[in-house]
Amino acid sequence: KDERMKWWREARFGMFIHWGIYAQMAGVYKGHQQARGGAEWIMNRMKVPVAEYKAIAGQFNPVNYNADEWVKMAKDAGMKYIVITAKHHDGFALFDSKASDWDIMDATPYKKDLLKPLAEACRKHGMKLGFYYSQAQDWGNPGGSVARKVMAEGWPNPDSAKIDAYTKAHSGHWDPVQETATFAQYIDRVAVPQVREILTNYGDIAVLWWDTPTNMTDEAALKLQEVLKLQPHIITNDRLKRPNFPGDTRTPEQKIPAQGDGSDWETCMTMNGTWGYRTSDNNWKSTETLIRNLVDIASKGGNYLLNVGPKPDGTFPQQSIDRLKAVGKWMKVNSEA
Ligand code: FUL
Repeated sequence: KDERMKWWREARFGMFIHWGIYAQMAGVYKGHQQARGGAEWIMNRMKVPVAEYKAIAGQFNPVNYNADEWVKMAKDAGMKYIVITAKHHDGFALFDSKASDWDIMDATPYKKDLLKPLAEACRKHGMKLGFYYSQAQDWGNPGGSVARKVMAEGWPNPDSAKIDAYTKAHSGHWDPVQETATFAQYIDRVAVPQVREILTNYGDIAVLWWDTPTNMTDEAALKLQEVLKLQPHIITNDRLKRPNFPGDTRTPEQKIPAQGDGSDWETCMTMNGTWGYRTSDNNWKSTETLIRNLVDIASKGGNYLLNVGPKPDGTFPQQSIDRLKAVGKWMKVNSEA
């Protein structure tokens, strides 16, 4: 394990990327602002019917996406690895998946695998690449699990009480189509084949970042763990299923532990308040705060996985670009000193 963890322990700083159809909505549905949670949760928080959400993918066309620029920005900031949402909870695959039509090829006008160019750019620039994969929650492929969130306070939907009652009776699901397969079928038809795809078609994959364990079964976790053998050096986090599948790394979210404990841990954090892109979130942390966090985390033996939520056109928000540049400048000065 020490040999496998070596690069990760030395890395200290990585880039998290949350990107998907939710970027197109940017925190707004039918003219209403999403009240709570990250913008990547909009489908669940505002109970967007599956067909309606899938129709929004028809507008997702990131023509300005340039993977080489992304990787250069990460590298210039001093980051050593990138973890991108291959599939988030909405179930949308950013890659060419044969296991589902709910992917970049079949559901969007863009029709080009988004992970391929990223994998190539990472290889070119010596950047490690990891995939985030939402293994249990899947709101778009039938049978996926759903974390139950009430919507009543979300927005002035006259049906909110009815919808909340429905989700309560249907273990979080809000659309009948979500229950047209069992969880076990979803695991066999979508999750297992897709994890096989992302661990087969993109060269060396450094990290599999599971998220979240919602309603996972031991049976499903064992099947998914088996697929990891395709990448013998891969590092995994502790979110496959709790508590029997601890993985390699702990994942404190949006917080920095008071002290290190000798374990391998990674604080993931947003630059503003949301993982997915949201126009109305201007709660940006200062560069000084980001640098202090990095120093604090590194001094305690952890890694800092700092998030960027790209815009629907494929570019980073200017505020993120500015901060990455400023952190990079500081890194440069302090490594030459
Ligand atoms: C959470 C997810 O539910 C969020 O959307 C985000 O991906 C974060 C890193 O993990 O638990």
